[in-house]
Amino acid sequence: MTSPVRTERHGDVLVIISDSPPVNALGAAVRDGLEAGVKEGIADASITAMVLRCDGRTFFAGADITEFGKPPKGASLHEVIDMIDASPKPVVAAIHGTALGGGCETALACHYRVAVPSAVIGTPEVKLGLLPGAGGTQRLPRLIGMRAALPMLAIGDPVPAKKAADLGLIDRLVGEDSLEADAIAFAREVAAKRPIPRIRDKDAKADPEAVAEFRKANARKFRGFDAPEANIRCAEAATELPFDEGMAFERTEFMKLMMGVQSAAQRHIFFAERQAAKIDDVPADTKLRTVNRVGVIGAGTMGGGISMNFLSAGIPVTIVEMNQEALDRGTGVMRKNYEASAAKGRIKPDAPEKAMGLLTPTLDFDALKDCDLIIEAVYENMDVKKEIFARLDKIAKPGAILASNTSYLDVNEIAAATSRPEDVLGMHFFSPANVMKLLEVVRGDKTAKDVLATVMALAKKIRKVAVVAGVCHGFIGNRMLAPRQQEANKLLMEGATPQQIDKVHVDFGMPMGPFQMSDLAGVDIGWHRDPNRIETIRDALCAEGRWGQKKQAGFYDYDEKRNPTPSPRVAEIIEEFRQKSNLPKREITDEEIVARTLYTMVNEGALILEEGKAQRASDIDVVWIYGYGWPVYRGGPMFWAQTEGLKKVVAALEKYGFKVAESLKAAAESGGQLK
Ligand code: TC6
Repeated sequence: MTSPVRTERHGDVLVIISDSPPVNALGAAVRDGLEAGVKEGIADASITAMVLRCDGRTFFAGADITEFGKPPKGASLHEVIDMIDASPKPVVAAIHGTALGGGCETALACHYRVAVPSAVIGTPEVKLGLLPGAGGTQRLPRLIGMRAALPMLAIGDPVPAKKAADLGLIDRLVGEDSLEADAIAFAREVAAKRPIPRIRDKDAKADPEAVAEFRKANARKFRGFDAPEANIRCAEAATELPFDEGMAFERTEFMKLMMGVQSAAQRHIFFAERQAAKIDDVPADTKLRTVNRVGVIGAGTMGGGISMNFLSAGIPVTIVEMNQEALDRGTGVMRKNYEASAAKGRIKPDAPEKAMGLLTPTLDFDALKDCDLIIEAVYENMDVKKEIFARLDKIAKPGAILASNTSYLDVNEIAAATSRPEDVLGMHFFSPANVMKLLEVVRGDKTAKDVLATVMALAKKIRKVAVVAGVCHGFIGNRMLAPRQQEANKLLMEGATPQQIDKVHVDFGMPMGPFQMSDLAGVDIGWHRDPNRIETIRDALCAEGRWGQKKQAGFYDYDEKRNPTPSPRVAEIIEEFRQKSNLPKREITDEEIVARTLYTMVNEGALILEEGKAQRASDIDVVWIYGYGWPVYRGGPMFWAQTEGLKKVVAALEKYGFKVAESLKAAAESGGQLK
């Protein structure tokens, strides 16, 4: 097999080039090739310096994650890095694209780094539940100081080349189109300089104040995760220990993380997210439809949020409302959201004007005839949706994609209101639609493959994580939410309190529990609005105006700052209901809450898979991570069930009287996986 790494001589400079698509991950063949290249440069007396660069779209994007957990092959990354570091001739890293993880560490082992302005450099291992275990935690604090190293290591967001240059991480920014030539010129400039600068020879200054501030500022973000703290400890070790001892410490911490469940979960989600973009029976080279203009029907919270996704990606939007007041209100909210983001520095100061400049607000439904994709975002009512789709059928141009943002309704029935069901599908955005990453793409029975492929590609463009769902009530996410909510309500009647149930969920790692979520979203959502018809605890709350945070009263009482406290009135209401139902009050254990509100979700997930409403178990995990804040370190409900042990899950479901999905039972019995 030919090596993905080749060398080219440019006079006295040897250029070592990796060409390993798609992202030049540092797999065994690349590492072996690098080792051979550096050896060649060292051995050849006519060579005075080396340049290390990559072909294709990026510098090394990291270690090859697919190799993790498998027996080691070829030269280890440590060996390659040590060899570069110890080279008696300077090595210059020439960076473009994304120098990430092991790629960044390889660059740090080089003696100099040059980069094109569009490059980014970083150590995102923490997002995989890991730390940069090839010397990254020891070299970064030595090179750029604790204050700058901590966020790179423990948060993992990469820095753009210009900032990296300001930090001293990059020695020189070079021409966007002349990376190799500029790197060779740079290598000649430094070829004779001695001593060769090695980061390992520098001292890292301790900065306890910076560490304490950093820990405090990010305590919430890091809650439940093991890897951020391990990264911080290693960075501290860099300031306390000689380089080689720091490396040994880093190795121990790395191995602990690597063997743990959290990293396995986070790596699972990395691949699950990418896998979700693939549709089993839709070829990757399917010709896409052109989408130059998007239409959105409804300028409410959802319609506005949906529009913002496209505007931010530079795609013009025509937004239609029924009356001027609603249209003005909707566009006003969008503008305010953009301006707030600009004020916080999240987007460029001119971004709001640019985005809003791409928006055409109108009351004229017929204006949608120019749109290539039209998304309906009105309230959940089948008759209204059917009427809208019948109208769209008359005016939309041939080949336009017609999408509904419904969160529950039957997309086939909606499609049947048109003469072109092959052009219809669901695009279920999650609120706030401009923020939440998940997009459920609902595939109708007749949805054309190129329509699906186009929407999946578009989702990536607007930075969503898209998952394909089949038509069923609530699709993947909301369908699984239903048993959780139902059981949570029953548990209240049997003796649990809202705060006990919520606490179990928050301790588990969810951003909030079912009742906190209900209060935030509005207890009155979907309520029948008849204060005299009181059939459930929720009806009773709604009848008393306890509609949630917006009324400072829901399942909890709230002060002006929306701080919750347990509500004596809610306790009374629950007690009244319990007595009316003749249910004995009993102690509810946390274990029972987990089984009845979380294992039941897993059971529903298994049914979804059996019915073919999700393509694969990992798609369900992606839905819950990106749509509902399921803790990524638990890898999504289906992955988590495996780590719990399917036998345990099935036994608990049976203990509490649930009908267990056949596929779940079978997987538990055979020791297999949910697929
Ligand atoms: C590390 O370095 C640890 C070091 C310590 C050692 C002791 N390995 O994301 P895309 C695949 S940990 C293997 O769609 P983009 C990916 O699965 C690593 N495969 O592209 C996909 O495959 P598919 C630290 C990888 O342009 C294809 O490449 N590094 C790896 O949207 C394209 O990926 C990171 O965490 C990998 N490292 O984004 C960086 N990376 O086509 C991880 C990607 O079969 N990577 N693939 O589905 C990224 O963040 C992004 O891939 C990107 C490119 C920004 C590099």
